[in-house]
Amino acid sequence: MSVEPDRIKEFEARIARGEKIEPGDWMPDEYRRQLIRMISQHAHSEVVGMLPEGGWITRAPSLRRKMILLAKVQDEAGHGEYLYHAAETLGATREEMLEALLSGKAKYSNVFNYPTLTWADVGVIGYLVDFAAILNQTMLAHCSYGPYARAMLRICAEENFHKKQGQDQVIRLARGTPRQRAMVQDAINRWWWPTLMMFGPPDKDSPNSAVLIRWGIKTRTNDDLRQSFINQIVPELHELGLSLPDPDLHYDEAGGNWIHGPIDWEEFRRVIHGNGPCNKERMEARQQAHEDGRWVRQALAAYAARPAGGKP
Ligand code: FAQ
Repeated sequence: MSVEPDRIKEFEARIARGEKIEPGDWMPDEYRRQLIRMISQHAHSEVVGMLPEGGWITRAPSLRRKMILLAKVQDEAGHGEYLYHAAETLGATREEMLEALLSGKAKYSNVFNYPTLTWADVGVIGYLVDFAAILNQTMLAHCSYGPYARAMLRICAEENFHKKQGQDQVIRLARGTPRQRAMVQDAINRWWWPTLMMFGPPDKDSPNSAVLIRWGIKTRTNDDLRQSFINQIVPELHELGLSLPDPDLHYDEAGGNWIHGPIDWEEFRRVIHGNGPCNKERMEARQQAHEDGRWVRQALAAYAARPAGGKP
């Protein structure tokens, strides 16, 4: 393998100066590979992430909630679009990325492989899952690769609205009838652990973090972001009289952190390797959507290939 120490030195100096790396710039192959891996998985997560909540659009409890949910799910499609474009600037093609998703080769966020059993799940996804996504993405908005950082700025603005609408629903349900309260508590109990897993494995088991941090793609570790999430969300949920399904959760005065109990990393591994409660259903839905859209892609390809000035 040819090593180009001077180029790497200059590349790292640019990152250290806070410059953005842009698509035409020289970059190490490993930087490109890591970004394609991460951005494409992120894009897949946005697109698969439309499914758990999308099923509730026709069952929303009011016209206002239906409009909000429609807008949110549509935003996630747009986020997938920005992110696929960002990955394309690195040389990945849309076809390759979609093939990797649809064949089950590519990963996407663990959290979207769980069922949405009641309407309260929609509120809890907005409040917890979107908040977790925001913390991670606010970090990525400062990442060293220009197109990814800029996509994150736009996405975070929309995710903030997603979180607020989720928080609003959780507050409403927590202050509602005993049945509504029980429903939202049950949803929190089911989504809590998958949301903590979203930040990725513990730092000691995170093979990609070191290189991502070295090249300014990630600037905080998985555990660090997970801790920030817990510290912010636990007091908010307690304030609403809601509890977390973790008997070991406690506040450490000395460190100023809420300390969580053990996370079931075996469950995480099962889910990200295709064996979670809804992986099969999610993949089938995406494969069906891809088939349903085939005629649109063919029509667009025929239009693009028409002779100059000719009719499609
Ligand atoms: N799920 O070495 P690390 C959203 C994999 S968007 C599945 O620590 P890294 C919006 C990882 O890929 C949510 N797999 O990895 C929304 C790696 O496997 P690989 C998605 C996971 O990259 C809200 C292996 O484990 N956000 O929610 C997960 O340093 C509501 C070892 O892990 C992003 O993708 C996981 N949670 O850190 C939409 C943000 N965690 O690839 C709809 C961008 C780890 O080597 C509704 N990504 N793995 O085979 C990232 O920030 C990072 O990639 C992490 C993982 C933090 C996810």
